[in-house]
Amino acid sequence: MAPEPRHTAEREAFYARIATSSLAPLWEVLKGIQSVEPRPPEAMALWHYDEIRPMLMEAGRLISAAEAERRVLILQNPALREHSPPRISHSLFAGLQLIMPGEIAPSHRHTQSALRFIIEGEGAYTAVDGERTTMRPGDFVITPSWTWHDHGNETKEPMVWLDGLDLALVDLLNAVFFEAYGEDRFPAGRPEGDSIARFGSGLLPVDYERRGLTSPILNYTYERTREALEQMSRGGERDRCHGFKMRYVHPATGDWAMPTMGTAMQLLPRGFSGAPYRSSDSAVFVVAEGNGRTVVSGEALAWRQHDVFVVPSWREYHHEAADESLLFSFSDRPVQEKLGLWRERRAAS
Ligand code: 1HN
Repeated sequence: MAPEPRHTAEREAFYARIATSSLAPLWEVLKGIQSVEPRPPEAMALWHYDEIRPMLMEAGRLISAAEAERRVLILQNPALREHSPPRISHSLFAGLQLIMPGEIAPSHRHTQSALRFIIEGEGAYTAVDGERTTMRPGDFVITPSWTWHDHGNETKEPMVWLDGLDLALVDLLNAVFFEAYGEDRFPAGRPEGDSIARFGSGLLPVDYERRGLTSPILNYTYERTREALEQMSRGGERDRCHGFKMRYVHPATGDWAMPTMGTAMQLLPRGFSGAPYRSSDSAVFVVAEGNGRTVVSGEALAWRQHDVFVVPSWREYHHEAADESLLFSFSDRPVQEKLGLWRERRAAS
């Protein structure tokens, strides 16, 4: 029922008066705050790699990695263009980084965590706290919060990967710290392959004490991930929504490999058509291999190798694979789980 005009005027006057004491009436905004279900501000969106690539290479001519510090084209959600920090979903950043032959992206560290999913090129490196890893397509490389990292390309080909960062989450908590190392490279420490030998073989150093929340494995290589999924797809029963889906884990805890971003890889057999699914975490997908489409709220996103797409929170979607396809994905699910917020719903079979 609409208030009587006398009350309307009186209320407005009241609101104006209390505003001078930094007060406001909740009842005027309550309905905008409470929603029956998530109302994600981001749009579903897809970027075709073959359309982006020429622009990325143009960026390579226009600015050096040294000048840019990080030569990244931001994948900006079309519905969130005004938001700072930039984002692909409400909580997460994604961008495509290019390093040309001979270039170095200088060493720095920040409290935001970063993941790299390698798209193109073979043999450039990322170094984290002095340990290098050589990157190949499909590898998932971790830069934990507050670790020194630089990237370099000593090959003859351009190198491109997707960067995923928890920028908006850390910004929300006002916990952003950043430091430049001051030189291009952080001094080399452990030899290449050290972290996978210590932590990535179902073994742990006997007196290993966990430091921090992020997995000590620097690079979850595509070779191993793909092999695991392929084996699994030969024997096991597929999930009717996800096909064969594995999450990347911290080897000492079994928890997600990163505290703020949950990462996974799934294999969709050729001809797979998944059952409808929704969850409260918006997810970013990168097509490691294959082609197919993902239908989100009845609208199809047709994807092929190296494309990136984002599915907003709580929107119903299903995947269809024309060829055998591998999809890498990441989302803020670990954060939602820790806070007791995460939900999913599968269509009744
Ligand atoms: C960053 O430090 C990197 O270290 C990549 O490679 C992307 C996007 C926003 C802020 C910092 C990197 C980034 C970033």
